[in-house]
Amino acid sequence: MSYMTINNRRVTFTNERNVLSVIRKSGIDLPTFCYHSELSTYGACRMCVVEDDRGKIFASCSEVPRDGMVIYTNTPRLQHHRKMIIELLLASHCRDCTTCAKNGVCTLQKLSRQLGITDVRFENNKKQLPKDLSSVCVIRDPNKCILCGDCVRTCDEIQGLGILDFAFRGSKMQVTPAFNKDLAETDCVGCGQCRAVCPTGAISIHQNVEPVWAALADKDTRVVAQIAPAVRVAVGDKFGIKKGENTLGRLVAALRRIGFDEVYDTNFGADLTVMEESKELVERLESGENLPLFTSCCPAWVKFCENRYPEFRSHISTCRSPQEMFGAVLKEEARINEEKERAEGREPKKTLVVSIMPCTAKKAEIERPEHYTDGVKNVDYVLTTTEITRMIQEAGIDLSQVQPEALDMPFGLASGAGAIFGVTGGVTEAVLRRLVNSSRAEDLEEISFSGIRGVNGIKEATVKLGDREVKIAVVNGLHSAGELLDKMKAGEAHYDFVEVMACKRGCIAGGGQPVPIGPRTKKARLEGIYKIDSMAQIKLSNENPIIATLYDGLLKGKEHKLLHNE
Ligand code: HC1
Ligand code: SF4
Repeated sequence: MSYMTINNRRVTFTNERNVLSVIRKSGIDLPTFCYHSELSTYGACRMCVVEDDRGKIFASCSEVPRDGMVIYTNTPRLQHHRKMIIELLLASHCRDCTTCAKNGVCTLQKLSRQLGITDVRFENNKKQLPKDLSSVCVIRDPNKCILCGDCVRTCDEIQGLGILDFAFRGSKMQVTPAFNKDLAETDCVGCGQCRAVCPTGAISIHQNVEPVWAALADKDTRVVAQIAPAVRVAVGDKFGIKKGENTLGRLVAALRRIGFDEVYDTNFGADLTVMEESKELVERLESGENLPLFTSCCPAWVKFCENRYPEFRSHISTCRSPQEMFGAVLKEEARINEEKERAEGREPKKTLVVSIMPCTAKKAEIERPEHYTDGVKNVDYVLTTTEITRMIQEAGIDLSQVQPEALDMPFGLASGAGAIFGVTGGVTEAVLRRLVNSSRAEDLEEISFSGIRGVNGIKEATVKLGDREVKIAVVNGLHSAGELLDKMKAGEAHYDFVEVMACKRGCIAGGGQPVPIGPRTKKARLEGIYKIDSMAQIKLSNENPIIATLYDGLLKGKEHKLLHNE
């Protein structure tokens, strides 16, 4: 074990990646804009500078810790240096903080306050650039960009897409897609991971709050909500609720108070997906066609595959995603009820389905032509966890003070298998549970320990189903997906089933979740999801009694039409 002296205190370290990590471990929250532990070190913002005992100033994120180092983190020179950086950033920043999407969670705003900046001595002469509103998932406002490069490295290193990059030089430097194209003209998959790391309002969520408020106020519209698995362990973040705690009951109560007529669980939709996807896997294993079967519930992954690896398109499951399956079922139920009401001489209300999702790419999924049934959209609006947080706050509701309420029936019952869709490996685990078809603790444990849990980019497992060994890969992060598909193309890897989630660790870290999403937050959300499963009385999707009722009733003869894409 080695040690260094930080502000006259001895601090030990072992294998920390850089001096910044040692400083943070010692309890000092040194500010940064451009440092993220999962990304390469860029060292551009210079906020993490420290001074050594010889007066040398250096960026602590880019320095390897050495035994016996003596450093200071808050000398007058460093204070002056940091304040000057913030002042210069503010000088060229669009300062409409009160109306900015990041108001209250902006790192620039937070550090200005923390460092006591009360005045900006320099004038902003920069020409205001137009916002990019072309994507239905995220909005880019170049006037708020501080050139930290977090989005550039995330899109390149985690997602393997490289949609954003630096362009132009000097004071004209910008982060933009190639040739200054609009995001909608690029291969952007709408995952929102660039938004999740952006420290300012330069990349924000494309909001759909206003039309939902309008629908809630309309007496002739019945507004039905469905809540995705990963929302319940994140929506408490901005209400002082413990990270990772399951706030589903409180969220249901809050949604009713703001006017939603019925509130259901997307975990139920996930149970439906398990039923259909496991059936599809068995069929493909029997026919040997289009193997491996790729999961289809992550729309960013589907788009990535279509854009970059079109030769694998036929491998993607024909199953609609849980939100789309559930949306189609809700609209079909509404259609049947509306017919009845008309036959009885009453004018029925219009039904609107709103999904509460952790994901920005889900906003694009609902617009795709295959997610209409008989010309009707399965899901009308997607609100991210961040948007529903805003609506709850706007209505003056403190989620931490609300008494939890139960979901509505008949679609308010879901299995633990549906819950774990929210984390990487969850879809695979749920499908395997269905196929092994046993809820004995030993069998469930065997599946969970097969290698499909954990946070690695690519996880592999071989599972025995009957007398066949099924080879599985679980991928999280599109960069890893690209690596896997390249190997498959080269004939170096062979699988029967491949799960891909675009976001590292799965939907719990989706691009629409409340920020910041640091390592501890991710861990708490992940544990929160597994806790929901361990507390669930029903572990297997096929043991959900409502699922059986649905197949015998509303779904009879319409399984393909409502639950699959052509
Ligand atoms: Fe997901 Fe899914 S798990 S994709 O991550 O399959 O968004 O939470 O809702 O549809 O169920 C997201 C989460 C979500 C779908 C489900
Ligand atoms: Fe890249 Fe995803 Fe951001 Fe698009 S939304 S620019 S794909 S990180």
